[in-house]
Amino acid sequence: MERLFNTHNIRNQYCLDGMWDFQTVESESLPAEYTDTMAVPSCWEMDIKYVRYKGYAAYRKVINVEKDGNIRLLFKGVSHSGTVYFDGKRVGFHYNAFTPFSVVVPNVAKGEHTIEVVADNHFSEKSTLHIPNDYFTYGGITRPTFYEIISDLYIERSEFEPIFDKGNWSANVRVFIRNISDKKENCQITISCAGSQEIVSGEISANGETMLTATMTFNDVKPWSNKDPNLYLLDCVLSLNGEDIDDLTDRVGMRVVGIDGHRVTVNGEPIIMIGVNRHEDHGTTGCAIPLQVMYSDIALIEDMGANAVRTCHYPNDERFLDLCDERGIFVWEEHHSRGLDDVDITPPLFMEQSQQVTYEMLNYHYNHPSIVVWGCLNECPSDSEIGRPVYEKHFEMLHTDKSRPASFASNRLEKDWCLDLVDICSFNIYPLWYGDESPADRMTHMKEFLTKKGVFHKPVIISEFGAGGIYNFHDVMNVKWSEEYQAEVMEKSIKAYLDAEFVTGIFIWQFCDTRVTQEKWPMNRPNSRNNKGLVDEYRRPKMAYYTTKKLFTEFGKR
Ligand code: ADA
Repeated sequence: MERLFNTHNIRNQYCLDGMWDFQTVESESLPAEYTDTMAVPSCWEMDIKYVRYKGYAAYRKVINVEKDGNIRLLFKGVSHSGTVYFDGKRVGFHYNAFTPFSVVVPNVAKGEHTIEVVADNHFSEKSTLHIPNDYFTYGGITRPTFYEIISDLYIERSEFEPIFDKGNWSANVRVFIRNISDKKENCQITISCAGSQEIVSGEISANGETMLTATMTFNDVKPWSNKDPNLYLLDCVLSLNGEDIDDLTDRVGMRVVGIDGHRVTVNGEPIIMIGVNRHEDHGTTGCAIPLQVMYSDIALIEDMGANAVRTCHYPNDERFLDLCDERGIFVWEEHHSRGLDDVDITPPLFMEQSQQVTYEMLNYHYNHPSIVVWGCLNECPSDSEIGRPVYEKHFEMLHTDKSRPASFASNRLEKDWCLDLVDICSFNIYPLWYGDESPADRMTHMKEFLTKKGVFHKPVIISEFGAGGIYNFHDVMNVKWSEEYQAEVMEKSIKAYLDAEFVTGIFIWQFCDTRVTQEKWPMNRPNSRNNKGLVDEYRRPKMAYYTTKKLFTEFGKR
């Protein structure tokens, strides 16, 4: 299932999830034969035979196409890169596990055809974002996959920018249409949403993408808020010479995000986000999280009284974002990069790869009302001459979306050079874990250095805080790694951060325990896991879960 609602009534879309032929290979070239099968979506490390496999692996699926036409292959996530073949011919390549991509194969005849994908999860100089890290890079086709039959003109995506003015809702809508033929065409788009309809026409240039725009006004619509998350379908139908040839439905909410002093506002109301950082990882499925687990994760998050999630450190599966839209969970979504240093960000390939994921995140997740903050470059060198232009470039990109604030999670604190670029200053701090200072003292210190830097007027998010706690390890002395100590840190931290008047959000590190890469990380990560989860990798709650639940629930009642 691509989304939690139906995306097409006209376009034929077929889901390719199921069993595919599978074969490990030496390079991105196709194998002579396939000797195994693999579930799609899944991570191959979850098959005991491939548990330590790093490298290339080929997948094959034969499809039976019902009618002549153009085929669009849609991959919601291949980790960490995928080379795509159609009938043995290389037709596309995509780097980065966490954003969708598509490949169009024109003029395919009715009948049997073969789709093959060579996924690659090995670390090399060709991969600047997937590197040995404090979370695992799995291999495989890890999110759902589809093929579609499309006409020469089709709708790639839409953007819905809600506007609230003098008590009335309206929206700027932008529809992006692709034309894969050599002929420019005049077409019409009918846009329907919340009882309103607009029809726009325009010339669509040959072999390219053209944007058509409309302004819509609405009567009697209900805004989206975290307490009452009203959603509306945005239907776009593309017509050529009077015939409806393609369509795309997305889902939107009427809400505007702003900043007022130390607060992020939603529809003018100041908000305080109390939430968790969540990696897409699970003990039995790796990063290929099924909808059922997304759903039960949200249930746990709600049970704790949390109202927010940070999708550290990459764009999430859209079905999870759909759930957040439906349940009224505020989301900080960020592009993919964590803990890179000057050397890591110097290769030109880094800029290419990190800008690409930023671009794809902004384009494909724009319409989610739950996303209220864009983020980038977690704990990268925001205190160096090499880092500064990298931050500038990414903030220029994030600020092309004028409808949301942007931030990054800094661990440079008073040494940071980039706080002038952000709408919200965000800090990852670990008092009582990586240092002895108390959380309350850390907040006093933060206020002082923000004032000195002249940015104290901005809102602050504590984007990470937490402590390691190994599930079921108890100790009367509350030693580090015990559940008792983790719960104690949570108690002291949550209180201190929520007491600071300049804080508009706090995100606990982290929701669940996560596997770390075997390279570099296991030595200070017992069980080869980052154990700072409130629940373990199978979602069994630790003591800190209940402490958080008590404090978040009390806060929610204030
Ligand atoms: C950092 C980082 C996280 C995680 C955390 C920790 O702040 O952003 O990805 O590594 O530290 O557990 O130390």
